[in-house]
Amino acid sequence: MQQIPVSLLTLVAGVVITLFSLWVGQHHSLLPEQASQQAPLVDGFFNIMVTIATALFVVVEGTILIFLWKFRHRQGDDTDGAPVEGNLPLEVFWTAIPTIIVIVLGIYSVDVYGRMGGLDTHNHAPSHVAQMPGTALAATWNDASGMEMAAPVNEPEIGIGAASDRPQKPADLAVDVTGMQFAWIFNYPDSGVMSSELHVPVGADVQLNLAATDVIHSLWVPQFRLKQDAIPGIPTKLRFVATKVGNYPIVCTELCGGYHGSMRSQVVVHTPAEFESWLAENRIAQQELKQAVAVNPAELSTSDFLAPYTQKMGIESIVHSH
Ligand SMILES: [Cu+2]
Repeated sequence: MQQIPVSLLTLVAGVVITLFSLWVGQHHSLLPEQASQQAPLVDGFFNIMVTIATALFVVVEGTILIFLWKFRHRQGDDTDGAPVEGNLPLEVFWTAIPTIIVIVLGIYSVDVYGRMGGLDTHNHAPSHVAQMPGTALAATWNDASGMEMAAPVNEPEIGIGAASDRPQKPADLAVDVTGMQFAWIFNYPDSGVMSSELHVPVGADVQLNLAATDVIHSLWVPQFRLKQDAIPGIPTKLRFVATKVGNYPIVCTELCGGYHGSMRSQVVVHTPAEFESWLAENRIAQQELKQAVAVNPAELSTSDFLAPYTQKMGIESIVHSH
């Protein structure tokens, strides 16, 4: 029987491994669901990396297994192995291939980041350093409203902004995000609503303006495939379009202290109508809260201070007689 030439076997193996790797790259199900317009861009890049990694894994591990079998120790053979010392063409070959892969992936990743709005090609001015209040360790509403007033007037220049297909268009919704040990505060400047969760309407072009009061934090929404650092003194932005109604986790992904692991929140993606009613409800509730908190008992006269109680008790006349 005539033997099959090695080059033909190699060719067949190459075709099979290529097809298998392409299949794995599309069917690995390693990533969570996609819930933003930016997610498919990141996943396209990730799938290519999985395809290449699968092919390399199969080639390297397959070669090890084939050689283990082919050059195994045979009964009665006590001779030394063949003295092999270097192989320049082979070494050039296996150095060149990873080099090309890394360069191609590097160029592709910059392209993906650019299409997500990550590289601002129109504006190279240095970022303005914002005036931030001093360290605020406690996550209180008061500190957060202090941040609100100190928020930078200028548009943040670092972070993921408008994608290249709509460079100058302002976002539909702006949310000021403050990271602090160990919580996120979301402030809606147009409506005065403040929340510990991020609420956005589906399909809207949302811009987060990120700030940090103490140390570096990082806002990560795995289902959006988006992550942006919040840095003390340097405002950053994160712009996205959510594509699926639902609740998705927000995770702080920059080790920021003892309770970093508990620095979690969630983004709630509403239908536009649901979002409007959420905003309206919270606007009313928080205005009432602010009015209630704004009353300082020390500034009231005795009768004014007692008025609500005396009215309830029906003893109005007694207080007024004093
Ligand atoms: Cu954090």
